[in-house]
Amino acid sequence: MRVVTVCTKPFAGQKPGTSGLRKKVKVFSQPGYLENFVQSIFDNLPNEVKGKTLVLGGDGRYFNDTAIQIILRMAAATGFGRVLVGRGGILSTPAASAVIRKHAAFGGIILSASHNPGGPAGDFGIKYNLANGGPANETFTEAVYQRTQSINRYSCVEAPDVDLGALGETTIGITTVQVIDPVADYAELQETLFDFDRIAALLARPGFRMRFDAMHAVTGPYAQAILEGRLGAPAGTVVNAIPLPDFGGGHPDPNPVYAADLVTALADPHSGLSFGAASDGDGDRNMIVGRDFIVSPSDSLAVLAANHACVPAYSGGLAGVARSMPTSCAVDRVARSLGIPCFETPTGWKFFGSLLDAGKVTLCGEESAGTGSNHVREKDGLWAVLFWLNILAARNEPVAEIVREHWRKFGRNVYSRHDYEGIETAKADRLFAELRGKLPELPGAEISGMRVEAADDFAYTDPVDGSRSEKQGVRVLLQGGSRVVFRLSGTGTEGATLRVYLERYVADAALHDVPTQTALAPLVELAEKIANITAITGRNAPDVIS
Ligand code: G16
Repeated sequence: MRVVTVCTKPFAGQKPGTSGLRKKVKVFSQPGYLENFVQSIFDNLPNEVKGKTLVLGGDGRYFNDTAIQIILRMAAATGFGRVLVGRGGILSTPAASAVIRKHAAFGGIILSASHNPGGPAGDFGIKYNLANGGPANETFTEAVYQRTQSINRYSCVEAPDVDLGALGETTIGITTVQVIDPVADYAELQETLFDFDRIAALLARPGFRMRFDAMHAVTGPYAQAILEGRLGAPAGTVVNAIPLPDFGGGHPDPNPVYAADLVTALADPHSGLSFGAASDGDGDRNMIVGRDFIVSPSDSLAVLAANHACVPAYSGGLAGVARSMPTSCAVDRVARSLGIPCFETPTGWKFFGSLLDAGKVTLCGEESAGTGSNHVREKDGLWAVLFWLNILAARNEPVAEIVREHWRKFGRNVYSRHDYEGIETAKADRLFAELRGKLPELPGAEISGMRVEAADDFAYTDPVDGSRSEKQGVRVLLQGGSRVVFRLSGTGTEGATLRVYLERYVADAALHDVPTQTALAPLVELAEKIANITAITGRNAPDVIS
């Protein structure tokens, strides 16, 4: 088969964000655009890649199938020995990580814009994962970006599309393309971690009913195979189970706004539901809902850590835990009580990878609805659901009671995130420039009745490889363990999204039921005073409160 070299022009300013390159489909479908990025990845791989295995799959969103065929032809031109591709081009992000690790692949390409909407007018994304199964580190990402700025050709083989509908092998040039069951390796791995017999017994209890909302995204087939197949939950437990290229017109982000149907169902006493869960576009995020009770992602991480002994894979103890900086400090309290280290990293799963590889942590998580462990190197939505089911099976208490008891023991880190979306980039830049300028004068100041103890621009030195990441978000630490954090999203595709993270520590159990936004009102006032959000952005309320 002939290898063709196509001339192309470099593209400017396409810097990958928190999780790979995410852009509108119409940007990705410009001639040469996807190819430039893929070739820039391949150009940064060492020569030993020849003959090695690449894993390829995505969340099934619009353009997934076109992109897979392009990448297969380019992988063949690069000389990969084998490409493992999920049937139908499907692989959830955690499943891709599991497949890379199990098959000792050289790396993997994952096609997804995660929780962002899909369809012809929606978003698309691509990222490269390393042999450990985790997102490429900062150094690799930067090298790919630099290459995109000077690239002038890409290579592909001339070959017809590969049939991805059936399991089996074909060859393109010297490369074997193996279509694999996207669920099998992942499901097998989960079975080694959790007590499936105990969870199956819980799901068979007459008083227990769960619903898993796959949001017409990638986890549908995974949840059906595991929950309804291996664990025997009744058919129909998984709703919106069929992955659709536009997610059925929905926004596959498992939060109280976009998974409102699930929240409503769990709040309805006549629904008979005791446990609800959802996952996002590519299956790495999760939402956990009890009867009329939503578990915040930060609390979820803390509860999982505190109850690790319920789960066979973790019953021997945790090496340590990690959370991203804006995630609430609830898990820090658990770590202290367990006598294990707790790491605070910048936002982005890649930072957990090196801690996991070095055996420094076992569990990690983020406020953005991601939780995971050392079983893969991505956050894992269905894993978190199985972890909760395993805890419920072992403790035989409702979700809300487990969380409330956790608060009684550790105190409650009341938490919320306020998002201001689609701000003009220049205004966002000005807001941060002024905020950073104020940092030296904040410590010791009394604002909205609270004393500022410290304020900084979060910087992180990786304790394993010593790499340094600067400007990872502005932290304002207040008396009594409260905090306000300001950060710009790294995953949006339009303008800038300002995230304001608000956290207040409440030790007194009598105050644990004060509504979250009421408890955080003084912090909202303080955030406005410090950052001048309204004056600079023209917005007087956030677009999304979660
Ligand atoms: C990605 C990363 C996460 C990170 C999130 C932050 O999530 O994988 O580690 O927490 O972005 O998003 P933002 O920069 O918008 O706050 P995902 O699920 O989009 O891949």
